Amino acid sequence: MRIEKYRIEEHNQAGMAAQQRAFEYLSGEIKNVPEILQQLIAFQVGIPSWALGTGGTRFGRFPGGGEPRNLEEKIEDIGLIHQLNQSSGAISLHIPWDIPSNPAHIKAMAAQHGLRFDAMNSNTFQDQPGQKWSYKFGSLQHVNKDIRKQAIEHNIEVIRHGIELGSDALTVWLSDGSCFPGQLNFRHAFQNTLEGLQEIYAALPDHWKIFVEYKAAEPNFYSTTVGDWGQSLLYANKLGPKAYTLVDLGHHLPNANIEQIVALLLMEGKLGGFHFNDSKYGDDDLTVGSIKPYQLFLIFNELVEGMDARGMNHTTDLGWMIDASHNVKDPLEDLLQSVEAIMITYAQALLVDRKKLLAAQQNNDVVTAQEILQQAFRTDVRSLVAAARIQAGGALNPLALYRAEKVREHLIRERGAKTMATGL
Ligand code: PSV
Ligand code: MN
Ligand code: MN
Repeated sequence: MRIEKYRIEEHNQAGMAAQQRAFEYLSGEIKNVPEILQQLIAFQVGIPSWALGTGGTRFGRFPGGGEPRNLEEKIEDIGLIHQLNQSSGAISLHIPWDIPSNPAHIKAMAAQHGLRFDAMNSNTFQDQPGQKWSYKFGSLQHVNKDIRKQAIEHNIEVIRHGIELGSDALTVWLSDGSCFPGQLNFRHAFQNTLEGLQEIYAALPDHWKIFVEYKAAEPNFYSTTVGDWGQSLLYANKLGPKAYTLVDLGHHLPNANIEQIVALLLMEGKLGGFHFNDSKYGDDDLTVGSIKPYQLFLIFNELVEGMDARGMNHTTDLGWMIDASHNVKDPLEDLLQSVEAIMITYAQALLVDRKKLLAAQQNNDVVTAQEILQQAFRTDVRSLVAAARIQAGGALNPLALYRAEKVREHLIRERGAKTMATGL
């Protein structure tokens, strides 16, 4: 479904006086408002095709109804989010869940919704019906060459689908690892994985990138073959200039200093992709900014600092994506909340007075350095983010309009109450 344009305008009109008041106040408090507005308008976050349905745990799943039944409906859902917030202009597909039967049609449909195809994702963590070899003991790391070959060929097939759709990156997240001490020869597992990634790398078109995503644990609980940023960076460095590390916020051991990781990867020119979510315990995949908003701010602060230091384009030089799962919320509402949290935090990071911060650091003025960061973090930038969104044609309050338009009810009527989207 699409929301009529006039409904967005009416909604915006109704809240405009309060928005203007807040925006004018904030504009008096901060510098560079027009420039920040442009940066906010340009910033786009990819939505994964697997986050549109109700997620689950191994204990159960409670689908809410109206979930997309195919790739077309997934594109429609993301198109709707993007229509409301104008900041979700990309979709990330997972193969084989999203094999496009008619790529030209899918490409045209995405373009109609203002969406481009973000990184493609391969899947060697599940066995598919009819698949010859099992990934029970890993894929690219496997002791059996045939199984490694099957996984390599799958990744190359994913690249082929991506080429047809106009994507320009492949994300490889491997669940490879071991469950018990002694199960795996770490060196062999690493070497096998590297050789597999090298073959996949060789199949990348010139302008493509490959993102090597790391994860500390799960589904393997003793070791993971791409377990942390050090291992991912090793692979990326050995592979070559088209290979990058991908940071997923939920993939670290507790209390890891993610902002420092991000700073150093950017310094090395090896940060390529980024998955947003939040967590309290592990890879919880919760709504962005729902648990540790200050950590998210500190990470964004390093992202902005590090990208500016390298002259990188905030929007195009990193693959930004949400990688979240929703057990008890309407997935579309959760995604709207996540994108809003990202935009707010990005705006706050843009407010940091970098000259003053550097001076404080040079003088070992710890208190001032902290004050500068917290000044930005404690600024209520919601009216700034809303102003950017309205300028881009979006809704003043996407979530409120989504509810007022009874989108979920429409989707349930259209698709049924018992639909189940493919995903994690
Ligand atoms: C599994 O942890 C995971 O969430 C990874 O973060 C990947 O990005 C995603 O699944 C899709 O494969
Ligand atoms: Mn991820
Ligand atoms: Mn994950």
